Formats: sequence, C-alpha cells, structure tokens
Amino acid sequence: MKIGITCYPTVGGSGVVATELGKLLAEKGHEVHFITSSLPFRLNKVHPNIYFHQVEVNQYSVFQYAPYDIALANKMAEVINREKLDLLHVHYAVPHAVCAFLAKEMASHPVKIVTTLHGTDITVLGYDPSLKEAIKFGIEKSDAVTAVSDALILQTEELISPRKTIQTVYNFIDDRVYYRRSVEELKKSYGIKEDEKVVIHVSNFRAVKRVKDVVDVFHRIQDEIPATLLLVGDGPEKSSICQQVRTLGIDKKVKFLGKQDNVEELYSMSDLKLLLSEKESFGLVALEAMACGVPCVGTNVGGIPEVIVDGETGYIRPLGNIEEITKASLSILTDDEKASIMSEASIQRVKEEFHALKIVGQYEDIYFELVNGE
Ligand code: GMT
Repeated sequence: MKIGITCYPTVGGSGVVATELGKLLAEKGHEVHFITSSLPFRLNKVHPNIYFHQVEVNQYSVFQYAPYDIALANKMAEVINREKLDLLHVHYAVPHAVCAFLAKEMASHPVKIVTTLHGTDITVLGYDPSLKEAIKFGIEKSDAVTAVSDALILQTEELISPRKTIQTVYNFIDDRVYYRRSVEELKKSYGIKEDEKVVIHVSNFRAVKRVKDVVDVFHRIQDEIPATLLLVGDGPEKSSICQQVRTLGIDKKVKFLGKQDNVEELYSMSDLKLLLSEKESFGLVALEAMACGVPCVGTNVGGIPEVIVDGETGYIRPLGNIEEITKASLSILTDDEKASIMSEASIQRVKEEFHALKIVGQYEDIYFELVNGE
C-alpha cells in the first residue's frame, strides 16, 4: 500500500508514534511518504520504502501569518496525485485532519483518510472555541478515526460529540529497542552507588506533567532509603523545578539530564518510574519504562490506568496524593521480590498488549478495510 503520514515532526509522543509506525510499515513492505514541516526527529534510518516531502511555507510579506495549513494541504494533494497514495494517516486532529480533507478534495487521485487522536488535540484544544468546530469537522470528515485509549474516546465524545465512531488503537513499543540491558558501568559513571534505588521521570516539563509532585514524592522517598532521581527532558517548568529541588536541599540526589535520545539505557538502570500527570491520554513513557522492566506508579488520569495495571505492573494512585504515591513507591523500592515480580509482569504486559507487530497489524486492518473494502 502507498501511505502518506503527517505528524508533528519535533519531539513529542504523537510524532514518535507516527514515525515509528511509518518505519515499521516500511519494513513490512508498504511505501511510506512522510509529509511534514521538517524531517521527523525519529526518522533516523534510511529505508528504500521511506520518502520525505517537506512542506514549504510561503513567507510573502502581505501575509500577517504564514499559511502553513494551506501549504500542508497543497503538499498532501501534490503527493497524493504524483505518488498515487492509497491513504493519508494523520496524527493529531488539528490542523492535520482538516488539511487532509482539503487535500482529498483538491486531489484528482482517490484517497482515504485515517486520523489518530493523541490527547492534547482533544483534552486541551477541544476546549478552545477557536478550534472546536474545526476539530469536530476534521474527525467527521475522516474515513476512520482512532484514539490511543478508551479514556480519550470518552473525553472526545463528552467534549466534541462527533458523529463518528472512534476506535481505540493503543500505542506500541518496538522491543528490539526497548529492553532491559546491563548498564552497571553506566550507573557507576553517573556516580550512583550500588545500594541506591533509582527513580526516573521523563517528560516535556509542562505543567500538566506535575513534575513538582514527582520531586515532592522523591523528597519523601530519599528520607527513607538511599535514592537518586533522574529527571529527563526539558520544558517550561524546568527552572521552577530546579528551584524546588534546591529549596528542599536534595540537589545532590537529583540529576537533571535534559533531553536524551537513548532513554532505554536510563530506564535499564532505574527501579521505579513516576508518571503523575493531571492529563495523559496514554503515557507512552510508561510503556517505554515497562518494556525495560521498570514498574511504574501513575495517577488515575486519562489512559494511564489502561497502561499500568494497579497492583500488577505498578500502582495507580489519586492525582496529587503525595502521601499515597510515596507509600506505593516505597512498597516497591523496599521489597525486592515485589519489584522483580512487577518488573517481569511489566515486560510481559508490553509483549502481550502493546507489541509493535500487534498494533501495526491493527492499523493495517483499518487501512485494508478502507482501501479494499475488506
Ligand atoms: O505528552 C505530551 O505532552 C505530548 C503529547 C503529544 O501530542 O505528542 O503526547 C500525547 O500523545 C502521546 C502519544 O500518543 C501520549 O502517549 C501522551 O499521553 C499524550 N499526552 C497527553 O495526553 C498529555
């Protein structure tokens, strides 16, 4: 099949999922055309089935705002016609689903549209009256719509009420990349002692990720046991988090690692992952940790409980309940047998429910049904 993929190419879960999907589809023999504003950052591999089409935006001085959405739709239509695409799979409702519909109308070659909702395109932008109708329109005009969790479907129905069936297709993980490896030397080189437990948090440090709660929980953990906190990522809250860490006097125990490419190595030296967000449609970072055998404690928010199974692969606790989250975390960090059972259960759950081949197969079924009417 010839598949066009549009996503936000910069760092972010939706771009990661879209790019990894494209790479796997190419491996399975499909011809994949990325149509994006720049080269997707995870597109780090040359493959004869992968093509990249950059959207160029006209900066003519009359425009108060450069017309990116029109340029994207134009590029989509150009690629549909020239490459004879069977379908466009767009990730993130705005503007991508609307641009895809516009491109379909412009193109002379017939094409189907699949839209995947990732979260903030609904849970944040769906509240914005300047975008709400456009999001609904994009969803309703798509030939098939998927969401990354059941919780996101519910939220979409509550907020937007589109006249469209949406199906859950979970995010996935490539276990050739995400698996637990031996990283004793790396751990040593970070100055982490053998008896120290390592807690990890990975995010874009936006307010919704509640990194402050992560630090508060860790503050209590390190009062009880020797521990190090790895904070991976960067974003708007980082400066205030640095300040919080200094004020609490735990700066020697918290490592701000910034953005990192090979997080699987960092997960491999971790004993616990904290994902304490107030909005999270899925929580791809939890899945990455689980694939590397790291039990997770997460909040009872959005799709997180669909990923972390309470009491089996970690714990689900109420948003903002620092005491309960600390208790749950310590119960894993101080009980090696429990930690090992949860680590194994995490790896197993990823293999059974979120394996790349299983999920890519679900997307292919949707594609084939639309294109061949199967
Ligand atoms: O989490 C973010 O802030 C980035 C955001 C994005 O749009 O890339 O991630 C969303 O999509 C990911 C991939 O499907 C999900 O794993 C994240 O849970 C989701 N983020 C939120 O819902 C806040």
